[in-house]
Amino acid sequence: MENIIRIAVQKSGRLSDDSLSLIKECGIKFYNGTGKLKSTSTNFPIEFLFLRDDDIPGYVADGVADLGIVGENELVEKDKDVSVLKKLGFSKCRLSLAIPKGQTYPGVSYFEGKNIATSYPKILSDYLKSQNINAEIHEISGSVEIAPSIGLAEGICDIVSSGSTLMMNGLKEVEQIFNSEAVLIANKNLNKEKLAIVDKLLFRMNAVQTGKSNKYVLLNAPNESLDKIISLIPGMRSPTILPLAQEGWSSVHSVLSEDQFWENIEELRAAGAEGILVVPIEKMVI
Ligand code: PRT
Ligand code: ZN
Repeated sequence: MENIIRIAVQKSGRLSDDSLSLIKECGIKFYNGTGKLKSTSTNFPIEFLFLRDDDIPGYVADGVADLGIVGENELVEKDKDVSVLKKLGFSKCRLSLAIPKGQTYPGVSYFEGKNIATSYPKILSDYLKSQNINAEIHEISGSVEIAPSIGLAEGICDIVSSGSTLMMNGLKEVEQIFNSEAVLIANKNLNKEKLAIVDKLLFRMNAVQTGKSNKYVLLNAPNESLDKIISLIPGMRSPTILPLAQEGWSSVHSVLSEDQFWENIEELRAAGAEGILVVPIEKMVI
């Protein structure tokens, strides 16, 4: 087991598809047929454990797995000693306090002396402490949203994404207490061999992420406006300029972030750019 790392990913749920896609985009091949709890890559020294997300922080802290992909909400709630290597940008959500729609909300003092149902007692109690609020935390493991309507609690603290579950259950969001996204975590005592493999994996993940946030842009421009256009889309080192078959025109190729593209599009067109193509980048190594 020296020269292979083990990563724990969620078996099935809101983290699994994006976790596995990211690994595949890193060029790592493996088989994950339904019901499989373990799998080994055929072309990278990595083994997969497919687990419930609740167990991932603990397995990584104990060294059963070297790495894991988990939501920050679960990580902070489980309070395990692991390193966070990277934010992964998917499974974004927030942990919020919500109360019945009909109630008026004077501010967080509303919760003083009340019962709050949640699956996140640690994050909630830390928050309440920081706000100097004394409330009763009622821990339940699922279907938290129905707690107020069955008289179990006066408010809830649960994960919100679109907000439609709260709405369907007659609740309104009153405080956002924690923002979360998927993160790559690691055991704190990895040996040199394992760290070298983790570095390789991180290099690939960074290339995939940088590629996603950048676009390859191609456009045609009259030669007299090339200086202006180059200043608008400077690219990695500098843009590629190729002559078009038509005299006096060039094709300009560059790489830039999507935001930068939208910021500069009017000026590019005003400078005479036309036939503008924006193409996704699969991987990018700077
Ligand atoms: O079986 P296992 O224990 O592995 O999975 P799980 O059921 O505990 O978790 P799962 O798959 O539902 O979510 C895994 C992780 O995804 C969470 O820990 C969060 O980090 C993240 N995530 C992102 C979410 C949501 N979005 C989300 N919308 N987790 C849960 N929800 C639920 C929420 O509990 C509520 O019931 O969706 C409902 C709210 O959604 P909206 O869109 O109606 O607001
Ligand atoms: Zn879970």
